[in-house]
Amino acid sequence: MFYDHVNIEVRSGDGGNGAVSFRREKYIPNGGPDGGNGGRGGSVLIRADDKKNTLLDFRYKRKFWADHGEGGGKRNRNGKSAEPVVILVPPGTVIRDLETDRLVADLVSAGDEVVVAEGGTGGMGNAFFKNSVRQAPQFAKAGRSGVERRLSLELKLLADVALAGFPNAGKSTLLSVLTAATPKIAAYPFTTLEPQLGVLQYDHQTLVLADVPGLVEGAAEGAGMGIGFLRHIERSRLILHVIDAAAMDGRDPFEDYRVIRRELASYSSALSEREQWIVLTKSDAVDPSRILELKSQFGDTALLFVVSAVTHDGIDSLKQALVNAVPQMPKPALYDESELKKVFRFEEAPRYEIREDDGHLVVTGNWIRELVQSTNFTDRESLRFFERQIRHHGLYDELVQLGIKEGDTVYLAGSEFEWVF
Ligand SMILES: Nc1nc2c(ncn2[C@@H]2O[C@H](COP(=O)(O)OP(=O)(O)OP(=O)(O)O)[C@@H](O)[C@H]2O)c(=O)[nH]1
Ligand SMILES: [Mg+2]
Repeated sequence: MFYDHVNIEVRSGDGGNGAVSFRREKYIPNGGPDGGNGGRGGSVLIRADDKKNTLLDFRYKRKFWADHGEGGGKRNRNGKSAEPVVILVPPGTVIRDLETDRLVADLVSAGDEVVVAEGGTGGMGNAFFKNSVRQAPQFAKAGRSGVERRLSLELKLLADVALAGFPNAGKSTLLSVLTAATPKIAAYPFTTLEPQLGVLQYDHQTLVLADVPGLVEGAAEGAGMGIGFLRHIERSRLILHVIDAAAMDGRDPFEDYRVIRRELASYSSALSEREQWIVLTKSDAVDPSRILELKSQFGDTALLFVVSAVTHDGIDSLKQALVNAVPQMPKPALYDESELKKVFRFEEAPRYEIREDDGHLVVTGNWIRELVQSTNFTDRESLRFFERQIRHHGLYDELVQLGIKEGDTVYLAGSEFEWVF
């Protein structure tokens, strides 16, 4: 199977906690604070890589967790930062945030990359909090939490021209004579099971062509190979309808063309508005009079070419027309371009959430966890900072409104507290 769509989970590492420590040296009874800072948690990033062609790597591995930063140590030793996790994808991969369905990035060229989960920063050690009035800080800061995201990765091949048509129409054969590609060719339907790219070089120009599996009537409802692979046509500037002029099995080429157009339209209205040309192929296998008949049937529906992949009749004029016209055609927009230009920001998780559990109020969330871990509850100064934060961010008022009273038990980030404000 050609892997072109997958959902993954990423998580960046937490920052390491700052240390509380004091110098202890011989003959120096009260050394100053020397707790080091925590290291940064590992980030997760996604990079487009030329050597990748599919999303097959994600078949079994879909979770990518970066390591946490190391805690700070004594003697001003800073914790080590964790290495980033780099996920490699093929160029043409479109990334969306599954929570909001917003576009995160479109990694078009090899080397393009995006940070999808930023590692938490490390907390400062107590040495950092020393100042002229505070000689011996008994507290340090906890590292910031990492973040977790669910993302969709979708590969949309980067082809200028897409070949569309019924199974067995001769698409792969045409790709093999227009480009240097060597797709599998056979006299039965559904020979091509996965999209294939080929490069057309002609008249000092280069175009990328995509051959996709055959379409059939009802493909939008899942018949044949379905229409999921049409995502690889989405970026194409031109659709070439490859139509079997020989139509051995009693097909009507004009009706074939209409069916394919309908299936393209049911995939997306954008596709049905795309520039489309017609290629009547296998001309070597039919009477010239039949070709004339077909030509008049198609009339001026669209630009029409008659070719044979066997005798190469008409192939050069098709190549010439492609390299003349396609570079002038607009590149279709897969999304609102303004969506991409903005720097993508994931939605911030709320500072805290309050729920009631067994008659007690329970507060959870990264902010409260970091605050609790940063507080030394036996130190007056640290405790005062904790109280100020609780009031400043509205948690105090919210708890009072929910009816908390002196002496009640409240759980903050997993620790039990008695309400004595
Ligand atoms: N006589 C003649 N036969 C051709 C020509 N082009 C393709 N064929 C034959 O038509 C059959 C189908 O060709 P393919 O290129 O595999 O067709 P396809 O559209 O890729 O088919 P699927 O991948 O199954 O959708 C093969 O037996 C080819 O040899 C042509 O120009 N002339
Ligand atoms: Mg084929």
